[in-house]
Amino acid sequence: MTLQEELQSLKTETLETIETMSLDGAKELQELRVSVLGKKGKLTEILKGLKDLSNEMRPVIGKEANEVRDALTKAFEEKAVAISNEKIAKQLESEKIDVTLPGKQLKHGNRHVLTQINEEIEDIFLGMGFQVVDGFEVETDYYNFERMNLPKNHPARDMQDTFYITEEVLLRTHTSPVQARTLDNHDFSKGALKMISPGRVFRRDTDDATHSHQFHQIEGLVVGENISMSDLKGTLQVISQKMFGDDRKIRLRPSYFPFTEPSVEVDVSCFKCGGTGCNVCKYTGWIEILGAGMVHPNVLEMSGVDAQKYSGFAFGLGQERIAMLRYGINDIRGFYQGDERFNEQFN
Ligand code: FA5
Repeated sequence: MTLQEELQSLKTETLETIETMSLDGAKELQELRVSVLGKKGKLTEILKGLKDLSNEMRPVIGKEANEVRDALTKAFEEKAVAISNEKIAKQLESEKIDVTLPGKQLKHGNRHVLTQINEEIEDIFLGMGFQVVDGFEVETDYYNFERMNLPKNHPARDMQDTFYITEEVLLRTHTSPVQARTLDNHDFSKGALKMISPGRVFRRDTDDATHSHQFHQIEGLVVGENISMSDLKGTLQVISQKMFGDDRKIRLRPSYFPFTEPSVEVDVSCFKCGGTGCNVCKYTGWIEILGAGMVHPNVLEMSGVDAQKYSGFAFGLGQERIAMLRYGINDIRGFYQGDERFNEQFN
């Protein structure tokens, strides 16, 4: 074969191979290119024969060799573009997005039932001109007990054992220390103090269906001139009716708290049977909802409030208890387990 024939046959064969090469053959195309046009490729090999040609033939064949190189380079480039386009087309095909398809339904959360109860109670009291005050979950023994008229070694401390950080710092057992803290800062020349304070409290109680070692209370406190037991009763009547229905009546029973005198337990007439007796009220017609009383003069005096001039009432209710009664929840532990099936019932 002459040099010219070799060149032409290399061109034809290579173009044919490129032509028939599949569109996912990027690697094969590159290999072919190296084997034909590379430094040690077939074209270079053929061109080694140029030196044996006559002076007239050398430029003619040299020119033809250049044309073959250009034609092949062009064919390789075009094929590379075609392969790349094919790859993009396939990718687009597989990643095609149908914007008309419905989106994935996201699950909506809802506020926890205790948060809902809390907000509802806050709204009722805000409507009656109360302020909402925050307290400290980590409290001092001084505010949690002593300022609540429970000096060291007072026997009533036994009912509220708790988790101690140090001997003098503890996790509060009730929201009542907020009474002393707000009384300390209230300026009575500007009017009566009316506040509620919701929050988490802790006790060394054994967890069961109705008790938890941490739970939530809402403290209420009103102190001013001429505040009497009937103000307490009227306020509690409003909250009972708003929470449990307009027909609800309340009943005060004598009780004991070191920080109130007199002290009462407050019952609401059963919202299920209306007072005739049923399993919710344990056939008494009444359900206990909170503890309350007239603020003990010692509590006022310890905050520097003149107990001769000012008097007040206070109450403390368990938020879980209100929610359990309202919704017929029979195990307090449901509030804290984060089980969606429990939570979404209060959506
Ligand atoms: C008190 O904590 C008083 N500080 C309430 C008070 C405030 C009285 C102001 C007078 C004036 P008591 O220990 O009864 O009181 O708790 C109040 C409410 O918290 C109870 O009625 C109950 O609903 C709830 N409670 C008490 N212990 C637990 C517990 N371990 N788990 C869940 N709820 C509880």
